[in-house]
Amino acid sequence: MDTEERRAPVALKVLVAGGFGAGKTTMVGAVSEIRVLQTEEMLTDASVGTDDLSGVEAKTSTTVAMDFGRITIDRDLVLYLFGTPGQDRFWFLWDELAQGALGAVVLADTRRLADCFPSIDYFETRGLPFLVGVNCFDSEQKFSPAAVRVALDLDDDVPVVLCDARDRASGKELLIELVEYVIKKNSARRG
Ligand SMILES: Nc1nc2c(ncn2[C@@H]2O[C@H](COP(=O)(O)OP(=O)(O)OP(=O)(O)O)[C@@H](O)[C@H]2O)c(=O)[nH]1
Ligand SMILES: [Mg+2]
Repeated sequence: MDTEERRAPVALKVLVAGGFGAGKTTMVGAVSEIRVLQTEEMLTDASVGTDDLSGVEAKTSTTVAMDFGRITIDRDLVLYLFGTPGQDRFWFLWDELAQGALGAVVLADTRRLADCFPSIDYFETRGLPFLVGVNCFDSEQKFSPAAVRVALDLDDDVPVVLCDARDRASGKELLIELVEYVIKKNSARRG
């Protein structure tokens, strides 16, 4: 076995964040090559008035701790994915989940765009690089990436990418774009 074959891939941690029902669990499940660890609980009548299901009426469960999955990007790079819980009452878990993360994908549902503000705020405040994936929910997206950038008041360099959270190739593309963005950002910082 030569050195080339023995080299272990770099493993990095990436968060998949965004508002309630934006498609985080769906995306981690679509791209992961291992059986995803999910912490889903049923949405019951008790959530009426707390959880806004408009647009995702078919949703029957919600993430209460995290989703965990893994994707091999190439033989040098493996990403460990941590999907965050979408509801405000689980904020206390975020610091734990964000520790040591390379960056984040923030999924946005343009029918409820404001729901991803808290995620964006969180990453901006902590200086953790992120990109915005506009989840297309059957082409129902109401805004172009340019309009989303304006609406979310994003810095010019933050990538905004259309995606389909159910599609493995689309999710992988988002993750590759995020890694490239972080590399570019870091090398710009180093000068
Ligand atoms: N049509 C369509 N439905 C989608 C898409 N992505 C997710 N869904 C559906 O939208 C609902 C919400 O998806 P989840 O993946 O549970 O969302 P989440 O962001 O993990 O939700 P929380 O953990 O509760 O915040 C589910 O019923 C999905 O089947 C999409 O791209 N198109
Ligand atoms: Mg979820």
